[in-house]
Amino acid sequence: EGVGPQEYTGIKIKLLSPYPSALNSLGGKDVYLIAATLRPETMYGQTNCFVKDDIEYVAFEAKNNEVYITTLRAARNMAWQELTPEYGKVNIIMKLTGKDILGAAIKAPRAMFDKLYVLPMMGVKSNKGTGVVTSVPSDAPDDFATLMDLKNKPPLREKFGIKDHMVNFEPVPIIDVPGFGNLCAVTVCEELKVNSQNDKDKLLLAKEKCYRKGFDEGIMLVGNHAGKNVKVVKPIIKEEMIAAGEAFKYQE
Ligand code: A2H
Repeated sequence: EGVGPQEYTGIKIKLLSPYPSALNSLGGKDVYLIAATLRPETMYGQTNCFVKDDIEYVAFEAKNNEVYITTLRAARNMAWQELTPEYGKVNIIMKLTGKDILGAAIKAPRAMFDKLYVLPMMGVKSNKGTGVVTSVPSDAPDDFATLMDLKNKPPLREKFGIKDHMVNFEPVPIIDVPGFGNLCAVTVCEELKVNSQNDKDKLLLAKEKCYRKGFDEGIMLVGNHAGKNVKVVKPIIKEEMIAAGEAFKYQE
């Protein structure tokens, strides 16, 4: 972890109705799960969103009558970043846990699929970002390993009430990484024989191999900046998403 503040892109992932029963009281409101990412240019490759079942989240008032779901910690940070109606203040509408939204249907900006689902990931940290992680299995080894766990292990799906169709998504080729092809995380996880999201050491190595090279040498294959360097288009895509109301800057 670095010393200075980290600037994430907060991705607005829309909760689709009907909302999960625990969120019934939010019916009629525009509700967004906010995922914190350092790689906004990868949003074309989203296949799902991750939360952790036992993390506590809050649904709170955001601007324009919207409702955001994040950890309370992140909500408080957002209040100091002019992301709530009243500066410095978090108006909590309800408290929930990750379990309450597992299996919920969502629409994620720039994703190739119209409807995705909220799935469980054990490695989501409550003290980083928003506690919501958007999943890009093509380019993030943790995301790929976790999605594969859910695909390959019916008891794991059952434990969390995840239906088969909710994991029926394949990694999307969005970035070409020289030497690693167009599904960097898949290539590296297979090379290193990563077997599950719990393969911590192998995943650490996989991430080292993937991230730097993907960012420094990757070429976009999709979107309005296809053909250009990831490094160059990342800040541009970030600003475009913000201008389109799909995202915002979030620091901590
Ligand atoms: B990144 P840093 Cl394609 N718990 O987004 C665990 N992981 C979290 C998290 C949390 N509470 N909040 C965010 N993250 C993940 C995309 C991505 C990311 C790609 C490639 C690399 C990458 C798709 N997942 O991150 O510790 C999110 O995953 C490389 C580090 O603050 C977020 O960006 O540096 C990243 O970790 C933030 O990690």
